[in-house]
Amino acid sequence: MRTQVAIIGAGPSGLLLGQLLHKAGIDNIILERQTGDYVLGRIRAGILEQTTVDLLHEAGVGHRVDAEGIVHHAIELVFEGKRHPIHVHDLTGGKVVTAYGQTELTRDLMEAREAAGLPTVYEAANVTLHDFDSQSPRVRYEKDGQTHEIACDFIAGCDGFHGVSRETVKDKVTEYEKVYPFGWLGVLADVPPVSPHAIVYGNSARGFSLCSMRSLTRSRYYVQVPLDDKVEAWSDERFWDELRRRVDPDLAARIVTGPTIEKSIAPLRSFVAEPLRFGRLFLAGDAGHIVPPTGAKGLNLAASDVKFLSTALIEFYKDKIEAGIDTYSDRVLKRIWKAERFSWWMTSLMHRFPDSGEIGQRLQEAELDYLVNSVAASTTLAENYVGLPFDFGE
Ligand code: RFL
Ligand code: PHB
Repeated sequence: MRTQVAIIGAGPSGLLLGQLLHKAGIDNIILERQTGDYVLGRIRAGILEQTTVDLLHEAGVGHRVDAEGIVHHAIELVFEGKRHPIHVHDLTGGKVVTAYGQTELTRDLMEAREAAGLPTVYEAANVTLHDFDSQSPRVRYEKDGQTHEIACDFIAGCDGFHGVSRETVKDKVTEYEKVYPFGWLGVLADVPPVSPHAIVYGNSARGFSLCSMRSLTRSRYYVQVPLDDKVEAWSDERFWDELRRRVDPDLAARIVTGPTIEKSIAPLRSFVAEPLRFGRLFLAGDAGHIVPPTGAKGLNLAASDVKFLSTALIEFYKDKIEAGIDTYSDRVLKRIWKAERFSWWMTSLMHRFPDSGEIGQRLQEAELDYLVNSVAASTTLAENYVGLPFDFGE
């Protein structure tokens, strides 16, 4: 088998890259370890920057996010029992974010791929990457007990944090990592969101909370929990009680509860691998970096990596220009580090840390108070939350 670009992973990065390359007439094959249903069953991101929505349009799959995404002009911060709006739209000259689940975005891309008849191998086992230092890389995998080989021009490692691509080059990578001393317990429930017009981020003495949504009838909520906490210890009743205690009384009284349809605990981590290009192998999305979810940046960063990578590959095939390929790693890393900084800062601001002490607590309170009362500070939060422009600082 031969293709131009072999893509490892059918998460948002791999599917979006595949679609953008296809639109430009570049063949690609996606190899995915799991089944399509498994990929769609992972409940993850919910908030898209405008640049991500624009990319979905470029990929030809923007119609559903336009019809069903919920546009937000503001976010709210809750602390000391009070809610404070940050009007991100007004503070950024009109930029907004859109609530649209990663599951839906993935489904849109999978359907477009299938409709175009593009090859995706699900349940591809033992994927291995070869000869990406040469002009003729190869990828091998097993399916139904048989070994297959794909010859290609480039390999895109879009296989997430636990994938094989970064693992393959681990001797050539410098890794920067911070693991936070807590996780997020998240639930999904078919109840109307308590705050349909703004995501609410809460800091309370009992820990962080987040009120988000997937639609006007499906809500997504999170609370900070200790790292060793177990999902089984959280009945639905306990979750709803805890959430109510972490927001202001008005919001607490309005939360509509119901049976949860998903409940899981995610650890929080900041992680960057450098570099992100190794000859003809590129890492994109969670394969190269992880942010804690507090700033809603993970999926958006994956999309911006893919924008840079697809542009570079299209220039290579159409105009024989290699500059985009040569500068891919440096350019995406500049953007990645800024999103890492923002996500770390917002995580530090909104969570209770077990070892920050009384002074850490008072400093956090002062920062929150400053943030909501200073236009300069609110603007800094807003411009990062809606996403820095692709060419920021260039
Ligand atoms: P993914 O989604 O992990 O997909 C990688 C795919 O590669 C496959 N794979 C392999 N395939 C073949 N061979 C192998 N050896 C393979 N190993 C792995 C996997 O099965 C998988 O299908 O990475 P990708 O595409 O880079 O996408 C990244 C995003 O999924 C991630 O950044 C976001 O979900 C992060 N995130 C959020 N991002 C936002 O922008 N906004 C948010 O509001 C937001 N909220 C979140 C989040 C992540 C969360 N969790 C659970 C980590 C909330 C949470 C709770
Ligand atoms: C979500 O809706 O899942 C979500 C929203 C905002 C975040 C993280 C996750 O910062």
